[in-house]
Amino acid sequence: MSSSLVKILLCLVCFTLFVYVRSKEEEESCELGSERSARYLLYDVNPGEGFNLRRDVYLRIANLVRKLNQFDNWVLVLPPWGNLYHWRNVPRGTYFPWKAYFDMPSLNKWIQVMEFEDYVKVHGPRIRSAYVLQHYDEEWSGNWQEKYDERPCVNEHSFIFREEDEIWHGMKWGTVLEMQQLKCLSVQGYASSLLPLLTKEDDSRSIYLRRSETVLHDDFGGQWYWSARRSMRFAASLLKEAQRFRHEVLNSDDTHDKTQVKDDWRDTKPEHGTALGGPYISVHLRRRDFVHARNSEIPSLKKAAKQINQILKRENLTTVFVATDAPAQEVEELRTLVEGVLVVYEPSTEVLQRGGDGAVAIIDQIICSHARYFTGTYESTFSFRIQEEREIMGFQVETTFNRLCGKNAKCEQPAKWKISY
Ligand SMILES: Nc1nc2c(ncn2[C@@H]2O[C@H](COP(=O)(O)OP(=O)(O)OP(=O)(O)O)[C@@H](O)[C@H]2O)c(=O)[nH]1
Ligand SMILES: *[C@@H]1O[C@H](CO)[C@@H](O)[C@H](O)[C@H]1NC(C)=O
Repeated sequence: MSSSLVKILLCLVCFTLFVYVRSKEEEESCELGSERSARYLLYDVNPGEGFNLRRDVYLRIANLVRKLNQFDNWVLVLPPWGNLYHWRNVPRGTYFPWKAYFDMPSLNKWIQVMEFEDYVKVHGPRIRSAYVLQHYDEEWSGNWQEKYDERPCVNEHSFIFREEDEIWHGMKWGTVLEMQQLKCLSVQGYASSLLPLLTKEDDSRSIYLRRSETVLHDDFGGQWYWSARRSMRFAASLLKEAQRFRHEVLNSDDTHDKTQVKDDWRDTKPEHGTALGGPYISVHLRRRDFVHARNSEIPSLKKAAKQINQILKRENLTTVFVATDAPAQEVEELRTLVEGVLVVYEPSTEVLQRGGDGAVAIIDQIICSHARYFTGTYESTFSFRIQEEREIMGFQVETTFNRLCGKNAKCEQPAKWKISY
């Protein structure tokens, strides 16, 4: 053998060893959730629920995963976004991953998360055990206690058991899921009430909780709630688009508005009164189904305009940004009634393609949350999410927890869910 060939061979051996050692190191350094030890929690929410309640359910389940991590390494598999009742610009069957809306590295700073499509790439559409959560069908006994029991299914579910392979099959998120086991579980309690169930079955590497809105927050408004909520930062592309609009149309930027945030949300605790907001007021005006469903709490356009005009005057401002699901002619009617400049955000086709109605909703929410003063709609989860954004940025609570009044004489203002830990 020539000496140069020996050298080449030696080099090859060295290089292979090097690569091997490197990959070993990497394996150890990402032990948390490494292929070998990870367990996966999948979940979904009642298909009838909207975008912003689904975001709330994420917080409940994220903090369940946080607690599960005391026992094992759990990864939360994120349910794709699609088939939402209110989304008129997204065809049924089109799904968006979480990264279209949220900053994945930021979510991962609270718990380990993974897109459903990535789960399928590695494990296929296979899940070990599925539980359909439901409320108890039994007579209310009067005393509330935390509990869960396996029960016959109260509602119909779309999964079918196929004898030939003894596996449950069902369509979800545009994929045919295969589940080895499926049970219905009556639950009364918090997300963490399910801890015994999930830690007991340690041969189930993947567990799927359907109808997760059935369980309550462990710690609504507490430190864990707010940490999980703060980890839900928006995707950079949406922030950038909102920033462009604020700058070009509303003369608003983070330096002047005092709304700068640290790159890592864990580095600061929000402080009330530090944020000023841009030189405009913002309104979330929920219309459509709310006009009928909450008739006495939703103002007419005339009454809404009257309240907007009062706020503009009080705040010495002339511009109002309106986020709304109203049809265009209602916006035009409102425009004629407002004594000031009414601004709405009109998405480009590019934005709609990238994230559909969800992207527009988030951009509207970002713009609303940066205003000097905000007022929302009675019991709208869309408004609640804006209030939380403002809390996180450190606005004075008086500029945040407000809502428009309807014809009901008694007009209670929203509860002040403050960050107070
Ligand atoms: N872009 C935009 N979309 C809105 C606005 N208001 C409502 N929508 C749309 O309508 C949906 C409202 O449903 P949710 O997000 O669940 O909020 P909600 O107002 O509490 O409504 P419900 O879930 O029906 O109680 C949003 O997800 C949006 O798709 C708005 O101001 N701007
Ligand atoms: C608006 O202007 C008036 C008169 O200049 C002033 O008294 C008031 O404090 C201002 N209000 C706000 C919210 O800045």
